[in-house]
Amino acid sequence: AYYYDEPSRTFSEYLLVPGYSSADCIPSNVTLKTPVVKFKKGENPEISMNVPVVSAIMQSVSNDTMAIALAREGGISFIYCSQSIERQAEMIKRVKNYKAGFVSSDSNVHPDNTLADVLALKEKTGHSTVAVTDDGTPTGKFVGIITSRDYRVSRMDTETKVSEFMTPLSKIIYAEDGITLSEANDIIWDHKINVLPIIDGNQQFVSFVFRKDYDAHKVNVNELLDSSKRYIVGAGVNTRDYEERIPALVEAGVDILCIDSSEGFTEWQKRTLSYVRETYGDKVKIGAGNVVDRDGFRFLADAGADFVKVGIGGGAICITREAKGIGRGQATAVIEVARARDEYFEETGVYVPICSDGGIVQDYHLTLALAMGADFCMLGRYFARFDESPSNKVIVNGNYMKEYWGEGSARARNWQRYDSGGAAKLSFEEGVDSYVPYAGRLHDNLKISLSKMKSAMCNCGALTIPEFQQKARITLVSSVSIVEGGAHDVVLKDQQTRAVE
Ligand code: MZP
Repeated sequence: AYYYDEPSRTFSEYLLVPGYSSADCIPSNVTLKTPVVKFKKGENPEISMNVPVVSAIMQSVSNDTMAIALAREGGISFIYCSQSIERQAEMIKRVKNYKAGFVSSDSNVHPDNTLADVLALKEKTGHSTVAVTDDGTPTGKFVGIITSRDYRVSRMDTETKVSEFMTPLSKIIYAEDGITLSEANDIIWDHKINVLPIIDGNQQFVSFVFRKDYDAHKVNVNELLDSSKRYIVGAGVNTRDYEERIPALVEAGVDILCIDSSEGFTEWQKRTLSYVRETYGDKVKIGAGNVVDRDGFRFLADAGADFVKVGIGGGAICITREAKGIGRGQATAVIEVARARDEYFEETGVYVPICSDGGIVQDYHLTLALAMGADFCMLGRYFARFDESPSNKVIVNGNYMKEYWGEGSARARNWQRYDSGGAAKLSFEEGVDSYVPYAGRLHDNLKISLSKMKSAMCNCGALTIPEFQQKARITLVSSVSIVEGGAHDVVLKDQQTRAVE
């Protein structure tokens, strides 16, 4: 056997040592833009992200709702593949067809419908806005509007009638009149209303202008209707049914694929990548993994992967290390694979981004992963805690929790992820079924995590991720100094209060 000289380590064993920060090194000047797919020296990647996080290819994490919420923040979700090809393709289509602020003829409700009906309609259509017509059909008279920005609904009983919470319409405009946004805003202010619906030539409710768009001017409302932004969405695929699944996902409009597997240094991955290259050339983008060392990275880069995912056994719900004794500390894996990526770039002039997958527990782990060379991180537990994840919100011991289960658990039954060519079944579990504390909305939480990241980057004198990777100075910490890093030798007030109670 080969023995490594050093133990493999994980993020909690490291800290960043601050460097010089100039006066313009402030969080608002930091950009977190990062490449997602490979590119040649001097060229730009065809897909990049504005925030360096993607959500995990898991039933309890990435469905279409999560994908829309994360894309809105500048990241990408990889919709899970442990479901039928048709269902996965449907989810992709819903994300691609989703137009923020747009509605279509199938988003109409009757004033007597309930909030539950509205939520079901939004889920079905993926539209952010629902029009209320007097008879619940697109051809009825428009009487109201319900938008995603209407946060009141989260506090309402699902039996509440639409008529009680819709925003009544007092004025509408017609798309073909070709008025500008500033004219629309004049109407909004003249009529003291917050939202102005736009109706198309078929009398259908197609969009709306908000009071807050007041600054926009000289934009023709028709132009506003062509300028709809499509969100970027990813999808997981496996090494078994890829010849059927990939064409269906491509047809549905997927932007990027990723092979979902617990172990990526295999002939199965090479065959899957070859299929994509032979069928689609470089048009279809696909990541591969997971690997934890230089050899695994080079194998997948040579086989044509657009990015390589790193990590075995570090996921919060993962018991692969306990079940099979396979894995490597996540920090060590990222450090070695990042070096391999840089070496590959030097040799070939091709930069293949790497994604650190799993094991992010504290927000600063994200920052460390980037400092160690990851281009972006994939997270499961983190996103499972939010409203937008597909799992149930439950009360456990008086606290709100969300369910979070591994793809290798008996619940997910994703045998393809652990497939090494044997029978089509999960022979033993490599993941658990668990709860994670409910944390609210994705937007609010991600904002805080990213502002911590930007602040740490400024402490190290860096305004971009590549600059950070170059400037970061990282130190190992002793177990005693880890204790020093938390609150210590004080009595925390909330614990004291609980003791008195
Ligand atoms: P985490 O962010 O929850 O720590 O880890 C998420 C990652 O764990 C996923 O992206 C995937 O690579 C991995 N995973 C998913 N299911 C299992 C399992 O059941 C697993 N063992 O290890």
